[in-house]
Amino acid sequence: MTAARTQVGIVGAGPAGLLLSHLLDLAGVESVVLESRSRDEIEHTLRAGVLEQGTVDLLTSIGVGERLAREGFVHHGIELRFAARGHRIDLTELTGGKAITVYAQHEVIKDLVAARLARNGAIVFEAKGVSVHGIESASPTLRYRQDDREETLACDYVAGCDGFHGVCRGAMPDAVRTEYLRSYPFGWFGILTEAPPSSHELIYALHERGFALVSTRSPTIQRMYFQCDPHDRVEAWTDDRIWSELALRLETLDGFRPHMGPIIQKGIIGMRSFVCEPMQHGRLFLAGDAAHIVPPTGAKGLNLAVADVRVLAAALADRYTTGHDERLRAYSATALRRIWKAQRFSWWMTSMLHQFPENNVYQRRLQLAELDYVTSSRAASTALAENYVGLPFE
Ligand code: FAS
Ligand code: PHB
Repeated sequence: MTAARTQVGIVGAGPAGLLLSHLLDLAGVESVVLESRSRDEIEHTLRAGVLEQGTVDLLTSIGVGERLAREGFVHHGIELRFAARGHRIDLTELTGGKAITVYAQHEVIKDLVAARLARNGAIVFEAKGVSVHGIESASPTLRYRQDDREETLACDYVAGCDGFHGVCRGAMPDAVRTEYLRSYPFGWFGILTEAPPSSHELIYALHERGFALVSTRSPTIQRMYFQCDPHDRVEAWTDDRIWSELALRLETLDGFRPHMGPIIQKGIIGMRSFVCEPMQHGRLFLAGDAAHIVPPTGAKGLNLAVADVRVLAAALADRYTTGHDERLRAYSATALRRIWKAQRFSWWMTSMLHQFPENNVYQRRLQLAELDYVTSSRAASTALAENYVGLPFE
């Protein structure tokens, strides 16, 4: 067994873990990232697609925004489509100049890994069987196996950035954790297709058959989703059946049809809203999906992870540079204020834009009234826009 030491041990090299490591490095704080998968795997895992204005500004300010500026697609509006009509929400006009950028999460991962390695950042890939010890002591440790060698990493603090299915949240005693959960009776069937864009902005559609979303990845690769049974099987959906369903759900009075092409990736994403409180215990701090999950309808997941580590990095830097730990002790409360507002928005967008099997005709009619109000009231569309582009950082 070999033992090493660092200031902050970070579990997980997703957006939360990698960005935290970079922000700490810029503040002169040492860290080591332990990632269970290979570099190739994490750089090719398909996930989120929308970056809030604040996320783009932060990545740019720390020197990780150059390819994002070149290859990302800045969008100034989105379309809400219902009753076979589209209604544009002018994000930029309603928020005094903000926008979103469509840039795949795995591209952000590639940029962050490159930035870490360029600064000799320590990322241990394929670190297996990570376990967390001594978080109630002043010297927690992380144990893991690499190449069949048992390793130990001693640290001052542990950042649990290992996602919803990681091990860090479970390292907090059950007695101190409160978990809030809402599951949804549907999932999203996601596809990647080789085709030109079907629209110049994202389309969020509610049809009587269910939700559909038109997004993009590049001029030749498009990302689309439609609401499905969470227990459905990918094999049950041929390309023809997928295109037929998307065409139905996206239909408009003027005959809209999505540009079709070979489908090169298919997958089903489960839907849940989840928060673990508090997000810290002893020397362990949770960030990102390790602490919370949102349904992707509001495009918040990745952006919340960024907001968490922005707060955590500043609090840890404060601790090391001034010796004061007030911000560190307040991390969970500070992060949770923004998290719960994003939980609300993601739940609201999901409730407004999906068919719920248990809804009666009155509730379905109420959904259409909600959409009619949001798209016809400046106050209501401003509320949607300011949440969608991202609320100001705390
Ligand atoms: P992540 O899950 O991204 O990263 C955790 C990292 O920790 C992973 O690299 C994992 O390999 C590693 N890890 C896990 N357990 C470990 C262990 N025991 N030891 C060491 N390493 C470990 N959000 C959106 O906004 N829009 C979307 O369309 C969208 N689609 C999604 C689709 C899927 C299938 C999933 C699962 C999530 C999706 N999300 C979406 C949410 C997603 O983008 C997350 O919010 C985002 O990845 C959160 O980043 P992290 O907190 O870093 O967690
Ligand atoms: C995506 O492009 O993957 C995407 C866009 C918007 C969402 C969710 C996912 O709300």
